[in-house]
Amino acid sequence: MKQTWRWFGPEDPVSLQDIKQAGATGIVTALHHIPNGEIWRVEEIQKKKKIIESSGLRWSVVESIPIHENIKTRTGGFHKYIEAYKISIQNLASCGLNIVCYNFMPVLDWTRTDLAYEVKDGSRALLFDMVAFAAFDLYLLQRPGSENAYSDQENAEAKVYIEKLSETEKTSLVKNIIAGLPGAEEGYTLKQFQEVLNTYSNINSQQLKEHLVLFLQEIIPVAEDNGVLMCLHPDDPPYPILGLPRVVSTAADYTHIFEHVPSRNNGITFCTGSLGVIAENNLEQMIKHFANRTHFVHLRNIKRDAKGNFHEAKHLEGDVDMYIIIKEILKEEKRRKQENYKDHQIPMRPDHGHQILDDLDKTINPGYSGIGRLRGLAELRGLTMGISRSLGL
Ligand code: DNO
Repeated sequence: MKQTWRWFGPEDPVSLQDIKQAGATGIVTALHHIPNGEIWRVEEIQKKKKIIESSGLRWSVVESIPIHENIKTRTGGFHKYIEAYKISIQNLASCGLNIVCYNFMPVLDWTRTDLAYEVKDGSRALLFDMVAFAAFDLYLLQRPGSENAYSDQENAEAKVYIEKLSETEKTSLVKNIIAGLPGAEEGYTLKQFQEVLNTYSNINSQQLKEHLVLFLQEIIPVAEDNGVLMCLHPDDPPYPILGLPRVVSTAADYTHIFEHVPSRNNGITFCTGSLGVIAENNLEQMIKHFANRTHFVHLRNIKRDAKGNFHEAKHLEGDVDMYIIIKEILKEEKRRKQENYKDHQIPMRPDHGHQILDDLDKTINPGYSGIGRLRGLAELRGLTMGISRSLGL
């Protein structure tokens, strides 16, 4: 696997030099300063590329070109945004960038309720807590319809929860959920947020699925012509929230998408952390089944419970069997090598990381600490080497 690392640009507290010392060789980044929906121009792509290359690293994966909400809802000038998306793909290809990660989650990119949840050893992790989320929905957002969205027990627990929160804690719960986590191109105020949610009031998952397929039918041929591998990231969390439809959460979802748009350029970002939150997702079967379409891997672990709560675990702990996943990826790389693929190595990045050691006193991008991810990468690298040697690779 090609060891890569997500970098948010020159303002990222983790520098390119730090990343080199962590042992990664590839960078995963985006043109975060370009507003969602606008064309990524060649000059802007080249500028970013130059910064990365001048420190001896390579820009391996684009994560993400965000998808404008109007494309997801197929409203307003969505055709214009699809055209812009196609041009951005072409421009990236002309600069030698040929792996593009994206997601199709309505309104919010990834969602957590606590960004500094203390785990047993004193390090801090990201947490999605269903009761906190329900409390936000019912009492802070006061979304119409939220009163019917939760079980009696969740409603009762949410009430107790909100009553105990101070004003500051309420503000930070709101901020954690709607202000935009790292990599999310959108952030909202409560009022704007409800307005955007309303744009989905007539869109169910069947329709959103259709919108995704219609979008892919337009952009995948462009990706194909330009040698670009598109990698669809799963929903995070992989179940419906806030009454919004979710269409990229399970093996059945991906199968539907691939049946409708069969090109291999229509691929997956295999995110073990997102997919692993649903106990019914059999990750071993999924990685085996979708191996040929796996163009990018996010290696991350989670500890989940039956209620839908989860927090991020250390990379080799938690509910995801990292050994099995890495073994299957290495087998796929071997197959690609034997079949003379142009580039048989699959880029992976240690996704998220706890705040540990000096991270705890620093301002970090939540989930994207320096030392926590370094620990993750080091563990994953060791595991990879061990499996690789034992397979005689
Ligand atoms: C979170 C990330 C997501 C991911 C996008 C892909 O840490 O995995 O923001 O980049 O959903 O488009």
